[in-house]
Amino acid sequence: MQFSFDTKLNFIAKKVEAGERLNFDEGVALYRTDDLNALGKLADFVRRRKHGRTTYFNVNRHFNHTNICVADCKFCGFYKRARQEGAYTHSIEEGIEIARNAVKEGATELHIVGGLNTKLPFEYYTDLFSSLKREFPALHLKALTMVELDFFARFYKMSDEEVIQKLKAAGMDSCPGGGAEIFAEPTRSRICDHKCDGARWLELSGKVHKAGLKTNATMLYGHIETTEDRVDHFVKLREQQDKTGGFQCFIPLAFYPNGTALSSLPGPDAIDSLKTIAVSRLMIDNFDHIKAYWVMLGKATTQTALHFGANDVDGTITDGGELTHSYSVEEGGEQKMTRAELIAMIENAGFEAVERDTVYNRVEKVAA
Ligand code: V47
Repeated sequence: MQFSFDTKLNFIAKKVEAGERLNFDEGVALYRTDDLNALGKLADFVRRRKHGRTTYFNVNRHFNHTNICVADCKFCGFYKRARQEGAYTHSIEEGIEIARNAVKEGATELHIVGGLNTKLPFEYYTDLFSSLKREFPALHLKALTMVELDFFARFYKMSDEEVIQKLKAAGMDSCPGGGAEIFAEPTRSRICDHKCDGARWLELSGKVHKAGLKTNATMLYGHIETTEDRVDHFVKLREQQDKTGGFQCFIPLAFYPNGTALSSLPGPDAIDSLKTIAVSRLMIDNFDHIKAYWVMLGKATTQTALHFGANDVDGTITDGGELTHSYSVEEGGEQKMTRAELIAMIENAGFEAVERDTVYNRVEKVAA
């Protein structure tokens, strides 16, 4: 039976069915196809082979300890300079209060990221993590991107291993996937030239994996990058995963231009987002989980994305951090869904909702 009117897709479908790895050109061909339906079906085939109808979510909260940052990324609407109006740094006590409310509401994870702030000593982070662990030993601290770890090693003059070991000893349990943006040059330098490059981001991920911690990976798409840049990003992640195996989840992040230095760009549309979910599922064959991040995609596109290869929607976020607020597509910067709303979103799309912890163990709870 003819699978698609696109002959290239028919050839790729046979490889996918046989479990064979796709190459760079095939990734580009997947992006270039006009047969969105067939692309979705192919990604859904792989998703169902790995996960059936299971769709994961978690109960989490974001904590952005500081928005003061020296990186000047063109796509970011969150950061401030130290003396700029609206610049802030939360105290450790404030962090504990936020975590206390999160735990009360059933959160299993605190997602902690912030700006590259030259005013903070390294001990701020170790004190923050150890204080949080003392108060809430069961709360998983998914903290700090590879960009922050790179900044710490350079700014506080420590080896990568020392930075990772000290933070791990203080309570860092895993790392989120931010800061990957787009690895390919010259694109990366044009949107963020004051932070680590793609090779360094990948190298640090490998070092964190070797220290026994899991990490995630993201890709910021829908700004000035090319299709080839995106496929290059997938291939580089796949290569790193082959080496160190510590990536859990890939999260494509749809660029939200409002309030950024790139505000004249339109950002990606839903079709581009669905294609990106599907192509990532097909290209990054050694990542178990592909996340449709509902805060950025909106609820309707997230539900459709579950049919295009995604098997995770992220979490309740629950009044999330200021960073999430800066790019939320939901009305009024809405970034909160209750556990029951998340479950309904997943089930109404035809999938089985499973609450997970950060490292994908099932969490058994009576529905709220
Ligand atoms: O690194 C910044 C992106 C990232 C914008 O690991 C923007 O589970 C769109 O990494 N439009 C931080 N994106 C968020 C992140 C993340 C989120 C959810 C879950 C996980 C995970 C990780 O947000 C940054 C950057 O790539 N970002 N500004 C913007 N205007």
